[in-house]
Amino acid sequence: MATNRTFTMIKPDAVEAGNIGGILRMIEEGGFKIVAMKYVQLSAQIAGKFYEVHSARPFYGELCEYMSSGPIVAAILEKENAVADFRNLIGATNPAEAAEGTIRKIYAKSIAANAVHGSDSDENAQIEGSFFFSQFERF
Ligand code: IDP
Ligand code: MG
Repeated sequence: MATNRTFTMIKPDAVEAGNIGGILRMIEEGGFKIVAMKYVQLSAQIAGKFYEVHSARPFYGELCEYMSSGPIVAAILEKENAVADFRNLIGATNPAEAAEGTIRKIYAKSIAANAVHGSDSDENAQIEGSFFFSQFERF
């Protein structure tokens, strides 16, 4: 994956609340092109693998349970400066601290159920995108 790409998930709380459309609209209006997308439900084990970097954090168990509690939408997004621009579009991890107009400010319910994931580096964007999309899919 090139460095003009990032990886996102619309998390279970946002899918359950019927906010896929609203969030995808904000992503597209933010100038991101969706180059791969799928709707899936993770097992707790797969969620645990995705979030392995957080396995020492106190909220890891809660995070894996939550991320497997319902379906999610996973997608690869393309834009110049994608990783940093997408972090700006989604806002701070804790919606109480997220800037006005950000996806998390508008849609997140709590620091755990915070509507969307966004990669934090080009390297992780590549790793996370590959976790969900295989080299045999066209993107
Ligand atoms: P990020 O998603 O903004 O990059 P990270 O620190 O990477 O935030 O945390 C990953 C995910 O873990 C968050 O998006 C959120 O769902 C969850 N999380 C982070 N901090 C907490 C917490 O203090 N309590 C519960 N869940 C948390
Ligand atoms: Mg993170």
